[in-house]
Amino acid sequence: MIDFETGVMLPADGKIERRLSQMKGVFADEKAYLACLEKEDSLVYEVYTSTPPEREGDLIYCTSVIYPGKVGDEFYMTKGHYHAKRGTSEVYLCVGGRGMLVLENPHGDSTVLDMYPGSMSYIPPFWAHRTVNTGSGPFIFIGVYPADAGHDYGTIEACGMMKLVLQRGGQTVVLDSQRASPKAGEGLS
Ligand code: S6P
Ligand code: ZN
Repeated sequence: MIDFETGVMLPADGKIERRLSQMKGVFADEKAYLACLEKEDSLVYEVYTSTPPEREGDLIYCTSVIYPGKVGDEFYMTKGHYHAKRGTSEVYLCVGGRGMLVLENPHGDSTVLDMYPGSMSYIPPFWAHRTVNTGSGPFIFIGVYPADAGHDYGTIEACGMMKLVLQRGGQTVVLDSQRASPKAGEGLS
């Protein structure tokens, strides 16, 4: 059962909590990050997940709940990752709130998709992905992906993603980050 109001999945085999303190280096404005953290180690997002055996042919399904908030003018978001097994894809179905899906690949292509209740988003193989809460309430979506996909966080941790999603003058804006394109060979495997 998934509660569409809260994103809570019952039963869930696992629950991951990501607080600000676990997201060092993720937000572009390091000074704003440290100031937020000093105030409170806020909960940024949670993931409720099923954990079947990590074998080819099985699927993992999970719900992610990103809470509303900002670090400086950058919205709360997930860390972002490539799947360790690069040729695996994923689908997201949004059930609550408003957000954006930031996608990029090692060839330097990047795109941003709107997510809203009822929207289904496809993450093709070989694309890194991050979700951003651009709304005022919890942003909730269901994800389904191959159980043997695994996660590579290191590639995105090393230099961030190419697009930033910010609030400027009350508007949501998408800007190119300082990092114009991936370093040679990065993210390729
Ligand atoms: C897993 C899937 C999601 C994310 C979750 C948190 O492949 O894409 O369940 O794990 O939204 O994001 P992240 O980047 O911290 O794993
Ligand atoms: Zn994923």
